[in-house]
Amino acid sequence: MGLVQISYMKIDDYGPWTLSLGPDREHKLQKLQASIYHFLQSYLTDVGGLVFSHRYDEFIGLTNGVDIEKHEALLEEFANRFPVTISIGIGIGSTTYEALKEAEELLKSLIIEGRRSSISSRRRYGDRLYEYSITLAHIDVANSLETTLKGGSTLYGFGAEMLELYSRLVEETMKHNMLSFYLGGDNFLIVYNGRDADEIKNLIEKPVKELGLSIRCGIGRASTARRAMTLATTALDMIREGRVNGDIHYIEE
Ligand SMILES: Nc1nc2c(ncn2[C@@H]2O[C@H](COP(=O)(O)OP(=O)(O)OP(=O)(O)O)[C@@H](O)[C@H]2O)c(=O)[nH]1
Ligand SMILES: [Mg+2]
Repeated sequence: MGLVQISYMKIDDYGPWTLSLGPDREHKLQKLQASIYHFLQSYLTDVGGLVFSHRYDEFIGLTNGVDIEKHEALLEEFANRFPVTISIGIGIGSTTYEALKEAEELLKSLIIEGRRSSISSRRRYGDRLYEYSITLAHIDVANSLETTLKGGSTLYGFGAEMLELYSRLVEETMKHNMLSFYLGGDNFLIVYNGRDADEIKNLIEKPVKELGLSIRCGIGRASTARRAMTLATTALDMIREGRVNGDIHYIEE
């Protein structure tokens, strides 16, 4: 099956720090959160990973093959750049869920122990990439531009529907021990590490139908998250361009 590695990152003591900025702070926090996301995405994609913002003060890195030394260098660079620090729990498991669970437990212990700008990991698989695999499903709603420009819905209303779909996807994927993320526009991502495209199809069918949408889904499986994402998007583009039949396509490295 292959191992999945997840790096759960959380800004240290962010609540109290935000208060220290006074009431004219919201725009400052928005800018800081965007910069932090930009920095983490740049750093982690450079080493084959990928990261998504979760509630803006937590970040979930898909870090197959990114070793502890690279995480340490990330913390150091982070501390030099930003007025806040982050801590990281690195979890490794044979499913996405196991990796996430371990990462969360390690991060929670760091916080409880009062450690800041710290990393916790149980195992050291380093960069033995052949031991890892991750599967990413890139989902896109068909004809959303036409729906919003010519259909009955408003731009804002359609955007709200995308958030509704996201929330339903989170609910369904959590039931199946997978993760999902909102990529923007009408695009979503499901993270797992199986080989079964039908599993994803069954899982997304219900919420998509109930919202009256039709979707396409490109799935990519590879040792690193960045590579799996590239394959997933390639598969999605092949469906959109009519190069393959059906609305779901799977590519493996
Ligand atoms: N994050 C991300 N967003 C995308 C991507 N492609 C498109 N989008 C977003 O999705 C929005 C809608 O674009 P499309 O999906 O091309 O528009 P559409 O009318 O639905 O067209 P089809 O999907 O081809 O039917 C864009 O405005 C972007 O915000 C992608 O690869 N990644
Ligand atoms: Mg679309």
